Amino acid sequence: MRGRNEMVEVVTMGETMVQLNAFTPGPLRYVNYFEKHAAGTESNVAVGAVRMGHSAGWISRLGDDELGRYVHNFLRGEGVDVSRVTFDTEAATGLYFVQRDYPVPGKSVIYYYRKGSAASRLSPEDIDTGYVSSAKVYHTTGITLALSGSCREAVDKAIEAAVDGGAEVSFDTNIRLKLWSPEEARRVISGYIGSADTLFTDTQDSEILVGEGDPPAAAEKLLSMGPRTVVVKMGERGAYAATSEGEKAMRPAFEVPVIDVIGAGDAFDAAFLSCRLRGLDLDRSLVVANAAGALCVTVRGDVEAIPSFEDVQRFLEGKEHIFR
Ligand code: KDG
Repeated sequence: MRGRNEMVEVVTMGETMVQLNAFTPGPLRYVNYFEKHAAGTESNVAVGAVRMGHSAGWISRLGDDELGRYVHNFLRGEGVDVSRVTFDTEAATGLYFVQRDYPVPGKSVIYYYRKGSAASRLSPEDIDTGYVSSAKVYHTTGITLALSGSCREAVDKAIEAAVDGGAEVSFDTNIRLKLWSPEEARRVISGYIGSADTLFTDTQDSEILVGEGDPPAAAEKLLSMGPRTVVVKMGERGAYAATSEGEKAMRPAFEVPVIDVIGAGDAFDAAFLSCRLRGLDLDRSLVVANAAGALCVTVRGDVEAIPSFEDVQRFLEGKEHIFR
């Protein structure tokens, strides 16, 4: 286990919940079997970073309960540094259910049980500034901003520490309309776009944030707000990226059998960040990130199929071979 004085390359902060993923399709009231997973956008990115060969830590609060122990053990088992995670005796670990293929076949509906959760009580006192400032990348998302005012203050403190230490700030807009209105999401997230070195978004979020769902146009508007790199994820259509230095790249997604799309965006973010840390160019970074996202959707659970860098190479060799 990592000691409190050890630092990591990638630091993330946010809520991880227990995901209960329906084993059979249809309305949840008729589902009798669920698969249990640990899932949360920021810890997914931490797991992805570890798989890609980096050291990564996740800052959060968990309930001092069985579900909290499960999440803690799971992430520690994946090699994520959990030394900055605390157990809150006054609030529970968040939980969510995934209803599958109903009412829209091929789509999942998420039901959250997370109001007042331990992670929603994250506050500036949870931030070890030395830990964040010594990282290479600090990553968080719009979900953490949506959880509470104290979560926002924690994000502010972490971003300040990252900037002071020269760590890159990575931010995924991740708007979840079950957590807040589009208006509030736009108002709050707009204040963070300028702090991001790398901004990840998707076409629905960019529509909400800058009124633009066309990836190149959205990226241009978002770049004008301050980030150095903007990546617009387009799901099954692939991804587009642009930098403030005028670089642009667009890559299609890979076709794979889709079992569960939740977490694909996080696998993508982790792989993209890893590629940039490795010094790969924008175009290759999109290829690798699209491959990571594609592999992630092939199994249930957010992180189980997030690939290592080597598995991405094997996947790409297989794909190139198949299409030749
Ligand atoms: O990106 C996947 C996450 O959205 C999912 O695991 C749940 O973190 C989650 C959230 O807060 O919605």
